Amino acid sequence: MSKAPNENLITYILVVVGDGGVGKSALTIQFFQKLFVTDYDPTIEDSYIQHTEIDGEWCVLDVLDTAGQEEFSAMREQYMRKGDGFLLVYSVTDNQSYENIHNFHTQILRVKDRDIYPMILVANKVDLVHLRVVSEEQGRELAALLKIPYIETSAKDPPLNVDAAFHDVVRIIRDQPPPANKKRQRECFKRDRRCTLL
Ligand SMILES: Nc1nc2c(ncn2[C@@H]2O[C@H](COP(=O)(O)OP(=O)(O)O)[C@@H](O)[C@H]2O)c(=O)[nH]1
Ligand SMILES: [Mg+2]
Repeated sequence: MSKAPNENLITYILVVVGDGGVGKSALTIQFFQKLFVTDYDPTIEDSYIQHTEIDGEWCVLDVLDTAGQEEFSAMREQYMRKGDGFLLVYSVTDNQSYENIHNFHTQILRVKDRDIYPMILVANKVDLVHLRVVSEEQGRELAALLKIPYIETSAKDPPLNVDAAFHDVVRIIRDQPPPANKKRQRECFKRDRRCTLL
């Protein structure tokens, strides 16, 4: 049996990024409020908090739905620094939003100073079959190139894979090597510089 929510839960900060209009707010609001919004103000950036159980473990999800287009703003760097995991969202009806995923990915890794970081590639609006211009194959290719998982979603009712997209990021964060390993590597580094290759 899983534990009931309590005050000592781990909090995961998840950040939803991607071009304007791809459905970041629709996905976030579908996840938190179980409804599909069609006219959410594109300039609103907000965060939402929820206690939730993922794979039998309770946690707190703190999700930031980003907005705004200033590519390399200090604001963007600040939220990237805070995020424990990221949803990189594009719309399958908008090729430019697919192309722009590289920029978000690169910037997150640069801000985190890491080669790899918990992220998932989210191909949204797959319900719009007739307007689709980015194929599943192209999506999977990009995900393989970035070495991150790929998921197809629809924020429209009935939602497709919305919970899964958020939960999968938490799973990726949980699957990271424990911080103790990092510490051991640092200690090893101090003793013997060759250990940096670990
Ligand atoms: N058909 C369909 N429309 C969507 C989907 N996700 C978002 N939209 C619509 O696309 C528009 C932009 O969505 P929004 O969430 O505001 O995009 P954001 O700028 O990335 O936050 C809105 O009219 C949404 O209703 C989806 O999965 N399917
Ligand atoms: Mg929005």
